[in-house]
Amino acid sequence: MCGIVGIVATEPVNLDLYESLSVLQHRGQDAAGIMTCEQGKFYMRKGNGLVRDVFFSQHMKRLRGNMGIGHARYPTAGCSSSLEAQPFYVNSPYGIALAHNGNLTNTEKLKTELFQEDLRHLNTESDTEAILNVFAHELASLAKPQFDVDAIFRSVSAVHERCKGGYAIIAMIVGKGVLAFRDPNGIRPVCYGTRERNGKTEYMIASESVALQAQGFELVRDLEPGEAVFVSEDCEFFNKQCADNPKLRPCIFEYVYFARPDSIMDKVSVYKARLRMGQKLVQKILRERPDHDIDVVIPIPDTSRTAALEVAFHLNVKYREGFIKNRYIGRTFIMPGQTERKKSVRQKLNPIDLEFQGKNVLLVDDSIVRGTTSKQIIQMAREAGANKVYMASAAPPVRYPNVYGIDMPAEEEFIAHNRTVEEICEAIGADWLVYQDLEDLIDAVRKGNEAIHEFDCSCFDGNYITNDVDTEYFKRLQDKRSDAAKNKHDSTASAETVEL
Ligand code: PIN
Repeated sequence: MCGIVGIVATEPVNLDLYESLSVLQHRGQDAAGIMTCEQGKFYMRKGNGLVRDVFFSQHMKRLRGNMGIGHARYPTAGCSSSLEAQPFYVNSPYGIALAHNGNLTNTEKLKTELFQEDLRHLNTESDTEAILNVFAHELASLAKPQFDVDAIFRSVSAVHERCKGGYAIIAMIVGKGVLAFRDPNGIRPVCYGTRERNGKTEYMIASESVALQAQGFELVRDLEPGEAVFVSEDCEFFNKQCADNPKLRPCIFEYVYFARPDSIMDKVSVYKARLRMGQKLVQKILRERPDHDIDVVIPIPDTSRTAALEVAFHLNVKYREGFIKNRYIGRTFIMPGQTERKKSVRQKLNPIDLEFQGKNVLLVDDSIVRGTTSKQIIQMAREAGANKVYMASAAPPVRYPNVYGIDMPAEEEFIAHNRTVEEICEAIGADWLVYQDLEDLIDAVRKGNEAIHEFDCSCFDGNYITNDVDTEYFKRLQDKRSDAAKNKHDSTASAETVEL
C-alpha cells in the first residue's frame, strides 16, 4: 500500500505536500518522495524512511513551484531499495513524473512488451516504472507539439487496456498540469477536493480524504473507477471516463485496517464502517455463545478500538484499554556481527495487569494475518493474570494472497492457511476464537453506500476480480513474499519501521 497526493495551487505547494504525506504516513513508512514543478523544471527529493526523516529544510526550500505530487511507499511484492522510491520520471514526451498506489498483475508481460515492442528500458523491478513507460509511450504516439488534454485522456485509456491490476495514479507533466486516474475496478482509492484562494479554485488529489481535510481542501468526490482528472497548471479542471467497462469494486481491506478512520472512502465513513463491523461481530458472538461469560472487552490497539467499542457496548460488558502501545518505537539497528533482531510484540505493547487479573477477557483485533501477534498477545494476557482469553477478529480469516497492492506474507504463512477455525484457535492459544463472517463484513461497509454492489474481497474469498491471476503469477509472488525472500532483502535494508 502507498499514499499518493497531488496539488495544483496559486502559491508554493511544498509544505502542503509534505504535510499531506505525513497525514498519509500510515499508508507507507518505507520511503517518501515529492516532486514539484516551476517554470518548466522539475524539483525532486525522495529517499528511504519516514516523511520526517526524508525531508529537511534545505530540501523543502528547493521544492519550488505551485504544483507538485508526492508519495509515501509501503513495499508491495518487490524490493524496497531507495532507487525505487517514487515519483519516477521520464523526460519524454514533455517530461512526466508519476507515483502509484497498487500492484499490477501483468508486470512481466508489460516489461517484455515495453522492451521488445516499445523499445523502452526499465531500470528497476517497480511496476510504477512500467506504468509510467506505458503512459509515456502512448502519449508520445498521440501528442502533438501543441499540448492537448484529450491526448492525455486517450493515453490513460491505453494504460487501462494494457495494465491489469489495482492502481491509483498521480502524475505531473512539466509545465502542463497534474493528472490522476483510477483502475477500471476502482480497487485502490483516490479522491479530489478544492480550496478557494487568491480568487481561484485550487485542486488537491489524494489517496484519502483525511489528507484533503487537513490541508483545508473540501472533498468533492472519489474518482470513478476508470476515470481520469487533469488539472492544468493554471488550475483548470478536466475529467473523462477512460475505461470501457468501469465497475466499482473497492478493496474491502481498506475499511478493515488500512485507511484512517477519519477518512471517507467511496462515500463510506471508515469509522462508521468499523463501528458496524463491531455490531455485526457481536451478533455472531451472541449467536455462538448466548450464555457467554465475558467480563471485559479489550482492543488490540489501534485499529480494532472502534469495532471493540461496539462489541463491548452490545455485550453490555466493560470496555477497557488493557494494552498500551509504545508510540515512539522506531527503527531496528543492525549491529556489526549481528543479524537484525525482529522486534517482539512485547516491545510494542505492554499490558495493564489489573485489567486482566482473574477475568475472562475478549480481545478484539481488526484482522488476523500471520497470527504471530495474536499468539504473543494471548500469552501476554495470560501472564497478566487473565482467567480465560477469548479472541475475536473484525474480519474473516485471511486465506489468500493480495495481488492488488496490500503487502501480505506468502500464502502458507497465513495462520488460516489449511486450518479450520478450531485449529487456528489452538495454534494461537486462545480459549475461543470467533471471526466475522464475510457477508457481515460486506454489509457493514455497504451500509454506508449501497451503490457499491461488489468489493474486492480476494484475501478472504480468493476471488480475483481482474480474472487474470494464474498459478504462474502466484508462484512468482510467493517467491517475492516468503520470509526467506524478505530476510534476504532485510539484510540489505538501511532501516525498518515496525508494523503490528
Ligand atoms: C495494527 C492493525 N492490525 C493488527 C494489522 C497481526 C495482524 N494485524 C494486522 C493485526 S495497528 S498477525 O492498529 O495499525 O497498530 O495476525 O499477522 O499476527
